[in-house]
Amino acid sequence: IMVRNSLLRALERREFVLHYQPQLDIKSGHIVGVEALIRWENPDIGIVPPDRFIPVAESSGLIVEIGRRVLQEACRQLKAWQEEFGLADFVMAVNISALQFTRGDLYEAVSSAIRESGIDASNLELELTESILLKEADQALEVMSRLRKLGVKMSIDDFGTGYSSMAYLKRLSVDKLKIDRSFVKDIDVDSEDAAIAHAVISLGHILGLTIIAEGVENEAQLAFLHAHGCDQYQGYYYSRPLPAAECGRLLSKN
Ligand code: G
Ligand code: G
Ligand code: MN
Ligand code: NA
Repeated sequence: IMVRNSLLRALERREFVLHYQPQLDIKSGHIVGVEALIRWENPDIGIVPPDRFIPVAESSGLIVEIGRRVLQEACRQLKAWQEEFGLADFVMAVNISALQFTRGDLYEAVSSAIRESGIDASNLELELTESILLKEADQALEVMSRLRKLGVKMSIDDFGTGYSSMAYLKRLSVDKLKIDRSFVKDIDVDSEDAAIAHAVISLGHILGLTIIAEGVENEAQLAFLHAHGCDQYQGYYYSRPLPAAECGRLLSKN
């Protein structure tokens, strides 16, 4: 069933929804942002996770239109939460595929989502993977610098699993590194994972970047990250990705 036509129909029927996973400041424990994560609410088979349809969306080119809708919806939701709860410094993080750079007009998609929702560009963060930087370096750099001028923030997702060199970090002017959850999993028991996480935190801080750890599932992992100066975390320990209404309840208590 994972063919282009079923994704096209899902788009038309508005079956793609966003869940939101809180991101917390480690020192204060406050929610400082959320990551938007797409789900397909299929009326026949239930909730389909992104791993099962993003690859088809990419190979069929539909990711460009899906990504455009994700940006629109994430910005619209952020605006609604800001009207309800304030959240002036809050970050809405959105995952971006390489094809949105190459086949779509990412600058136009981002700037119109910002304009139509009325949010401030500085409250939107794009999560890029290292593969985008490897494969589409020149094109990505050009689009990124235009988006930076607009005030949009950038992070590197799954940091450490790809190929980003120090030269990229220097040229890109990103704001944040996301330590991949594969390094976080055994951070408190595996000395190599601990060393890698420690090195990413030090490197990032020397470059003036914010460091967030993904996939934090327990107190021991969080304690290690806190002790080593990591700035933020997200993971099941605090919350799974949640539907908008449930995430809104957490924000109201924050
Ligand atoms: O939500 P979950 O952990 O199952 O996400 C699995 C993968 O799908 C992650 O790597 C995530 O980056 C990717 N993903 C989730 N939402 C989006 C989206 O809106 N756009 C793109 N391109 N990838 C997404
Ligand atoms: O690649 P990306 O970082 O965008 O993927 C985020 C994915 O990680 C989402 O699919 C989300 O559901 C998943 N995730 C979030 N928190 C945790 C966690 O604490 N443990 C695990 N195993 N997965 C997590
Ligand atoms: Mn991500
Ligand atoms: Na990740």
